[in-house]
Amino acid sequence: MASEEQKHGLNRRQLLGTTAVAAAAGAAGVAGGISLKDAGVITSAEAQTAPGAPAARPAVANKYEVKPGELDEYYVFFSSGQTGEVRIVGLPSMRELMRVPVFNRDSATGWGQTNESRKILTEGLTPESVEYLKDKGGVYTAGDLHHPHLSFTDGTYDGRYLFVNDKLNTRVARIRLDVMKCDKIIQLPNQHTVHGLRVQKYPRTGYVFCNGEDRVPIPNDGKILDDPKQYSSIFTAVDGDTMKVAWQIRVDGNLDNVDADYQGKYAWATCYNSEEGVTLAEMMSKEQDWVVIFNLKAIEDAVKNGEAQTVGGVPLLDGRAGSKFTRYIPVANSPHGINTAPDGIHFVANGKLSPTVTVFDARKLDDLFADKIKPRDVVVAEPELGLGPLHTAYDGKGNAYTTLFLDSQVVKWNIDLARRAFAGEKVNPVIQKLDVHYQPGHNHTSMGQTKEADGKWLISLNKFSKDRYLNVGPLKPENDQLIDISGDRMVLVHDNPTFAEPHDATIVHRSKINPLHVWKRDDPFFADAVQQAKADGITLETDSEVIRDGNKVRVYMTSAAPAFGLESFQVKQGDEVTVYVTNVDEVEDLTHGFAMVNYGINMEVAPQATASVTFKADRPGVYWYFCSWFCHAMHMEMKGRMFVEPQAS
Ligand code: CUK
Ligand code: CUA
Repeated sequence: MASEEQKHGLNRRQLLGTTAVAAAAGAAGVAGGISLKDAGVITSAEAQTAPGAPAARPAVANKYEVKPGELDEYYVFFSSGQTGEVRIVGLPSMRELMRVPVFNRDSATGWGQTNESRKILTEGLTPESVEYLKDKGGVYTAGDLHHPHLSFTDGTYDGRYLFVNDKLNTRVARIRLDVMKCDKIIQLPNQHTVHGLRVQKYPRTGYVFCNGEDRVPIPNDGKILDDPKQYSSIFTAVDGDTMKVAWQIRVDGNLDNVDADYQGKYAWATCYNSEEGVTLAEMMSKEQDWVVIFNLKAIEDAVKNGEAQTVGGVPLLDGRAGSKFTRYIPVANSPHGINTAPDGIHFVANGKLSPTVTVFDARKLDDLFADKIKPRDVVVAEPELGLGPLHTAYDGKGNAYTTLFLDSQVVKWNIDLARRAFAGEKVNPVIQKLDVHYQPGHNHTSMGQTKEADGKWLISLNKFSKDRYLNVGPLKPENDQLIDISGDRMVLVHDNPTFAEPHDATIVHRSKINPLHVWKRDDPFFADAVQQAKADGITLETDSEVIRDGNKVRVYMTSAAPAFGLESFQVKQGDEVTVYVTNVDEVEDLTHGFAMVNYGINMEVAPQATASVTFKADRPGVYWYFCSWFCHAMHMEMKGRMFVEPQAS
């Protein structure tokens, strides 16, 4: 559209107007089809230090400074890769606010140790994994959490849930945003790894789409081994409300990343290894791979009509090439990220090995499935952006921001200009390239994965930090950089070191999320404890008592700063002891802990919560238990003794 070009032309002139050279270069850059940086006329660094820029800098600085006591405007939900947790960060301050343990074990909260967390960690495992883990402590202690995505209603965040994947053990987890705790984890049968994870945006979530990256035999029971032709990768739709598998579909190639439309009709995934090789050389041998489009209605109808096989307890369809459920659109070899634009029309596959991104028009997909057009007819642009495009984010104003892993840059480009260039017009869609430090993977814009993209902030999640921080030894942090995109040009405003290894982040306006200040006593998180107490005639909020039930001992105690309801309790060596602690303090932020010396036990009990832990009292003697979360001036004195009476020998 002409207005779009006018806008960009005008903006560029306004911005660079203070230097005649740069202004001329800007005009030439657009007309000649060469980006400013490619032409060597201006670098991103120069753009920031160009005359005129210094005057603008204090305003930028103030914009991202969050003064002591001030609140951030956005929540950012960071994944943490192989750490296995979710981190909540405030934006623009980039202060880390909270960590939510999910696939990891956590010393501070007792995640992986408390009965409440162990139930969540075990109840959704496949029977084969339960068997595998039975003499290994019963829970996985590691995970690889890549993609955090919030639940949607009508194209934007609804504040209910955050969904995340575990690439390591093929799990999907849900975090309740009212308490910021994980409440469900399921392991997907048949599938081998979950890599890409994204949710249904419309009408609501709905489905959580999970890409199976690696190909294995189905079932993977050892009958087939080194026969890759018989392997498959699986695409799974999980029902986000019930956290059960809705359906699975077998595809060709390895699935990488996934996204969904704004109409509730299609999901799309990048797919590499169309060769179906098992070595690097085999996987890279072809020039082309695919984007796979999933037709949700066709799949749902087939499941309803009983066309699916039941494998591993879930409905499984065949979506390999030629099926009515899928279409395979050829793109350059090994695409990586796939990102739906907030305009509800475009989606982009990022080339990785190719310097291009491929832009698709979702309005053409009905025709594609009706076989009225060819797969490549859905492609409406394929701009060349630079080396190693991995992920793309959007500002809601028609611009896209793509990370260039190899070039260590973020490139801002315009979708409409890219379409016009693809149609043969002599325009350059590239608006600006900004150096980032270094090797960016994902990037994310404020509200940019919703129809409410606001075009204010961009985070570039860089894999390497090298010289950006004090040296901490051979293992370095990552570097997540905050970039102001509210103006015509991107401006880097902050470096934020992070520990291994946020792949992805979701930036959510704070108005979308409304967590509780203290727990509600009827919360399902500790419903089992409430039920057990009731059976034992105990009122958790008032009673501190020991109940013996054969060699099982249930110890109930309240905690109110600075004392536990029991100053001591006695058990016998060999008893199975469950300690239930109920924090009866109603004061916001007054968290207690329960820790047992030399028994390796520690858990957190936030205000109005109950937490419980079960252990075998197999060491005789006196063991102090203490409060591990600093709660009161007399916090150090908040303790008691467990007496373990030796077994008569
Ligand atoms: S992936 Cu890590 S940089 Cu797992 Cu989302 Cu692209
Ligand atoms: Cu209670 Cu510290």
